[in-house]
Amino acid sequence: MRAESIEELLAGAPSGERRVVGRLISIVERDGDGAEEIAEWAHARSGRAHIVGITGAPGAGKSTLVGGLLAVWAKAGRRPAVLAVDPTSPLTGGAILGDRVRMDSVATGAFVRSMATRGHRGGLALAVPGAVRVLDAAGFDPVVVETTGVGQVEVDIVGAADTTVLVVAAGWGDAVQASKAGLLEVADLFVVNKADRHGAHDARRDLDLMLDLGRVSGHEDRRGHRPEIVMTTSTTGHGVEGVASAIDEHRRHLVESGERARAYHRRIALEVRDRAQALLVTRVAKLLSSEDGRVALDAAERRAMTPAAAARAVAARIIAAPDRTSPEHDRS
Ligand SMILES: Nc1nc2c(ncn2[C@@H]2O[C@H](COP(=O)(O)OP(=O)(O)OP(=O)(O)O)[C@@H](O)[C@H]2O)c(=O)[nH]1
Ligand SMILES: [Mg+2]
Repeated sequence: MRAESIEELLAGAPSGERRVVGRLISIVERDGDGAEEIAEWAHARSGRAHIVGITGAPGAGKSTLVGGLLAVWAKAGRRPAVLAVDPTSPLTGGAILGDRVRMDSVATGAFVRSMATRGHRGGLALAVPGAVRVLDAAGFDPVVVETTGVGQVEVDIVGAADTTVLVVAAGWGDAVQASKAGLLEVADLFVVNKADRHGAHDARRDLDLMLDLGRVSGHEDRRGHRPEIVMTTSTTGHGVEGVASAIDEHRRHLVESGERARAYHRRIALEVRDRAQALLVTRVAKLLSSEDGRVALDAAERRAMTPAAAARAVAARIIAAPDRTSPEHDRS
């Protein structure tokens, strides 16, 4: 890490130089030396970028769509960045898809990076907001987060974006799956991709119906905004400009209605909660392997204490003790 100091990296970041920005994100991801300083720098400068979450079933065409969007934005003189979360699809291995977006990024000057779901201290839920903030602070806008809409963590991550785009592929019954995963509620914009295939109009009608049903039963989408549905054939680029305009349109709606501030509020609340929980989880694990923890465990084993009472004793130790076991203090 002695090649460049944190100060030098931070000084270079506003130019959006990919290598510098990539280094900063790596340090934040690893929570290594300097991570706190970078996080402070980024947080103070963030808030300008429009954060776009793109999700949908494996193979729906998210990466192809993102590649098309990069081209549209580059033409408009914008400087987009993409975080592709867990591109290692069990079906495809991910490498090919990652490469596709990377090729698009070279052509468009965008910053593209993939993040694996494993190996992050504190998990993906913490790694993604940290990386998004670095990109925002470095002047990238929009910042896209692509995830496969399969797990709750992924849904939470894209749901925390300013604009959440759900991609469904024509003819796969994707709309019904997405509905089950709770994705209809968090989406601000729907894309029916693979419109060149049979069933595209059925997919659109299914979505329309489900949105109507949601409205009838009182589940207006979370932002009081009827989501638009855009048809695309991402492989040819057909309809992709429509997606870009719908994203801009939603951004305007957010700003004008005051929802952008509320989305920010929600994001911060979610992140502080997740980080606080992660800190406590770490401290519980440490305490349980310490002498005090062993005493409590032993008492519960001997039936001198109920497990509940042992847990209360452990929690009380954590509350009473100075916080010397948090990641901030043992990073070394
Ligand atoms: N016919 C057709 N094929 C498409 C279209 N868009 C994408 N594809 C193809 O669908 C496959 C999957 O596309 P991706 O963009 O990698 O899908 P993804 O949603 O990013 O997939 P994961 O990241 O694995 O979840 C590729 O073979 C694409 O070429 C489209 O509009 N029409
Ligand atoms: Mg993909």
